[in-house]
Amino acid sequence: MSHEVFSPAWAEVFREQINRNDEHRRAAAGWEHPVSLVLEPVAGIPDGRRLLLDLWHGECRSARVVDAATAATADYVLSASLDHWRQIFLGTSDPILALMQGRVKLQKGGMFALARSAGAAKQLVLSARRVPTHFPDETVPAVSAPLPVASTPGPVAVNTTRTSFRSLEARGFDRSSFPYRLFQRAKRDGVWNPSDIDFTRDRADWQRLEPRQQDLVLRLTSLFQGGEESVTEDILPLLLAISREGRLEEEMYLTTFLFEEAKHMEFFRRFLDEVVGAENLGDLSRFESAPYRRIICEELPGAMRALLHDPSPAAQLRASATYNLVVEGTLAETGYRGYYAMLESADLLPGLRAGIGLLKRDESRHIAYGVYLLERLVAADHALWPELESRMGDLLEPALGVVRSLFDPYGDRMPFPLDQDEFIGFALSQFKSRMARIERASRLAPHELSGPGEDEA
Ligand code: MN3
Ligand code: FE
Repeated sequence: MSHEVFSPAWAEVFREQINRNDEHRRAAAGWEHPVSLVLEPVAGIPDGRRLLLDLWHGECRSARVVDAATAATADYVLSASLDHWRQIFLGTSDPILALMQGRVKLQKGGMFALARSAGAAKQLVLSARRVPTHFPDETVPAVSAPLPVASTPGPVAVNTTRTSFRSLEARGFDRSSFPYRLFQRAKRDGVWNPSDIDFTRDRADWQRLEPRQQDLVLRLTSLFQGGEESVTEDILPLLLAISREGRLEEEMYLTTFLFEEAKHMEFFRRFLDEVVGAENLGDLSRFESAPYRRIICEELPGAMRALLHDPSPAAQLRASATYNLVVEGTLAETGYRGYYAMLESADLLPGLRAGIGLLKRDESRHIAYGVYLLERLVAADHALWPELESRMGDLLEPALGVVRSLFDPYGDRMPFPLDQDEFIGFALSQFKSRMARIERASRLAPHELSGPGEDEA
């Protein structure tokens, strides 16, 4: 027998399902906050509905339908429309993605703490999916999650003879195209040399840091270093796929992309050698958390290297979503921004700071290209948009896990002050605006794409 969503009977079965979910018990072991889920007003339910969950160390001690004043007493209040709750409870929408895109609104509570508990939130939703549910309007039939778009990798055709020269044709390059403009921008501001950075003061600063501070700097630097090595190596299959499609302007831009990733890798190694000292590093793999390894060592090379045998648009989309939106757009951009701000407010390690400042500028061009590529792909085939959403749904939780694993070793005593909610807020707003751009493109024809604005090129 099914129960109407957000009704007292539904709430009771939901509570039972939460308490039967061992994964939730594990993932939420440290959680001790009541949470309110709010159904926004909808035809037939003018006041909406509110569910108050008393969640305590992995257990749901009570689940009650309450009034607005009582719901507001919870530490976290999450609201969404009936359609968005339906998509979440039926499994067509990922809860973390919905939160990041603003379809589920956080009306009360810190986004950082919530993002840290992404695994528990996911389990909560899985528990809700086990409740036989019907919806007050019931006009939309219950459907399960869409099947992933199957890609059919055939042998990649290789043309072994050149038939013409694009750069000799009358039309020449498409100078107004976004990739061409991005190439110009990369040449203008992308020529900094990692070998020119002066680490003299960094060496003195490093000696004065407390062991906990050294630990955090070394942790961040080595994780970024590993990430830079991965992106250097794993961009090649994308370059090849783009080149094979004859997209000369994009290929021109991508040569700077690869060059820059190699410089980033060189830069951090200089810091490790010349400031920390190779003899003081120890085994740096001690800093790699499970979510870091999942994203950097599995998802990234997996999605990029798949292009070697399957360069289809769907595979390019998965590759760029992983590389540009998650590794660069969520982890690197936010991480470098936080790292830079941390060193700046403490006025420490000016050489490291200078390099990170230059590297951030390079990354913003990389991400701009990725957004352009994703817009181009979804404008050419609108069916790819749900594919992008599902890819992001898979990756966001481990991506947030990477962030969590940076802070966990220090408990409540971060070696440097860092505003965690500001940190995660920035990542969310960047992610949201990029996804909104790409979603807009998924409703346009290719020729209607305007490309990112001049400020982004
Ligand atoms: Mn880089
Ligand atoms: Fe990059």
